[in-house]
Amino acid sequence: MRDQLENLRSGAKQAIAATSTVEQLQEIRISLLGRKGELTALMKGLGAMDAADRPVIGQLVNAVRDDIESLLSSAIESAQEQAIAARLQDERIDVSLPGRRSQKGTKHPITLVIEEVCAIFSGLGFSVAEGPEIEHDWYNFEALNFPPEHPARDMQDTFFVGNNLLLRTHTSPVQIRTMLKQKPPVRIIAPGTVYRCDSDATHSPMFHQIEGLMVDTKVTFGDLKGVLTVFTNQLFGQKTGVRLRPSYFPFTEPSAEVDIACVICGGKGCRVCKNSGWLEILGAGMVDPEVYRHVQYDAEQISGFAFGMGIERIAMLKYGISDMRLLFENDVRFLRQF
Ligand code: 2NM
Repeated sequence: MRDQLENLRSGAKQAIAATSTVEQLQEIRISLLGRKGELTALMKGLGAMDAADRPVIGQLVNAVRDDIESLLSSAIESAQEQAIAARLQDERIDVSLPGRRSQKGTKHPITLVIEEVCAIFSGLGFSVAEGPEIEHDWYNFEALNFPPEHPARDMQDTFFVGNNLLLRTHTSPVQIRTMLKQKPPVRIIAPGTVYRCDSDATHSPMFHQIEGLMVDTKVTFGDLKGVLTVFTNQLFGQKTGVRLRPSYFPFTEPSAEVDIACVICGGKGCRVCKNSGWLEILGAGMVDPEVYRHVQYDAEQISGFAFGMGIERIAMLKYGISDMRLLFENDVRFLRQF
């Protein structure tokens, strides 16, 4: 028995010394000290032994078990340390390597045009105003002198979203809200998203507008011409020709359409200007007294002009974009060019 125990001890020592992984060491522990292990098997022989020998052998069993146990513990501990050291070596990070730069995004051409137009009008003393995209019928139509049966009110053009609520079809409600809050002088520019129930190759149901409003004592049609000429010259270049044609809007009287000389052909006539030499880029006019009545301005004391433009069209002309749909597809290969 004594020899068997000593053999077991020296065999265990060798086996442990020859093993380096935690898993294998755990297996050795089970095969030696486990319930069906070799030492346990030897202990079962104790009962058949002389009563006088039993305590001595019992002590030896305990000593051998403690010995193996402590060898295993320290072997497992150093195997774990080695595993950690190997992992640290494996997953080592060279902190001196240059980082991978994340690609910077670019501004959308619509954003670029809005920023540039706002900057030009800031220089002329206008401040930027904003308002909700879901509007009341009153701010979007009624206050702007759209008669109840006006065709632009038709279901075909307007997205209604509830009782007298709609997606604004222009940013003019921002001007109405501003005039209700603020007495003249008013000089604002209102950029934003607008919606019309219209969708084909040249119309998107969601698009962008910038409208402007200037109200003060003695604002004239000459001021309108002057401000909008300065604007088109700054946006498209000093030598760009400008002309006004009579037009009609419910909220202005008189009204005009503003054209610039074609930026593609310089006025000679081409596909973009449909051979006219001119491009329509703005609607404008003197604010109708009926609008002032709705916001409780005294039309006898003040006067003003307003204007509006579609951003998509200006972006296409300015950057030579031939298809409006490119502005909405968000293909980064397109967007990165601006
Ligand atoms: C346009 C053309 C002409 C306009 C008028 C107003 C308001 F609220 F003052 F009456 N806001 N915007 C206006 C005038 C808009 O867009 C083509």
